[in-house]
Amino acid sequence: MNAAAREVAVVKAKPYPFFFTPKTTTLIVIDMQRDFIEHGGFGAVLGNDVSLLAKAVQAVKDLMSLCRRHQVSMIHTREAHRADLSDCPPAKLRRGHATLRIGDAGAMGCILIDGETGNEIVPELAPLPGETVIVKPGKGAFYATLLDDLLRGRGITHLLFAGVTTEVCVQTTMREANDRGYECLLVEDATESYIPAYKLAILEMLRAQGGIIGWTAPLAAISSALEGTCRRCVGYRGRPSEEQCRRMNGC
Ligand code: TIU
Repeated sequence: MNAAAREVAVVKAKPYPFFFTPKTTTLIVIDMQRDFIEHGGFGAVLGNDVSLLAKAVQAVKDLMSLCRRHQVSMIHTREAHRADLSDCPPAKLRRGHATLRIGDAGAMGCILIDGETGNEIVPELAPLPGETVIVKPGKGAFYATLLDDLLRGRGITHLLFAGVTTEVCVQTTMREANDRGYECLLVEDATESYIPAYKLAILEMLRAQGGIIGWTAPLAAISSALEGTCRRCVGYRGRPSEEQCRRMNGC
């Protein structure tokens, strides 16, 4: 671990600056799977225009490169069920398309099933060897997984979020993380929704009331914070006062 990984980065975020050290931060990339992003998968079967999610791919790719360059660790997730559906609650199975359900044969294999082509992470965002992939049966990545144990075992206190869809798996996971005590920031242009108005509403909702669930910031702000980490900010802890924010933003 080099010195840069221990320095504090300050992000110009909303509702106020977000401080993190690469060493204790993980980027969680949620469900960037063919099932949601490409035609013929679960998202399309539900009646969505999947092309709306495509614009997040480049931003997520850039964010992943940035994090890898700056020693911010990374965990990818996939929403998936076992082929026998033993981990799929009947309520989840019943919802959605009238005839084409989770587990049925679709254009990219059985829908939302682990190991099928449609369930893979899109090739542009393929995890590198050694990066963790969490396979999750729920919308939230903490439900019925070892994610919390894994993060605590690694000493992680801060999470950056990216992925799809903003109002379903991303929002659910960020709320779960917040309740578990993690400091959470959603990267605004590295997440997308099938319903653009929902994305905007979620961004507002998460950071309302003084950051009730967490922070949001564009990728450019994360990039400036990491590429321009200032030694004067090193060692700073906690929520800054207005005066401190002004000073740090001017660093
Ligand atoms: N339907 C929808 O918007 N999303 C999901 O079902 N899963 C995720 O968000 N990953």
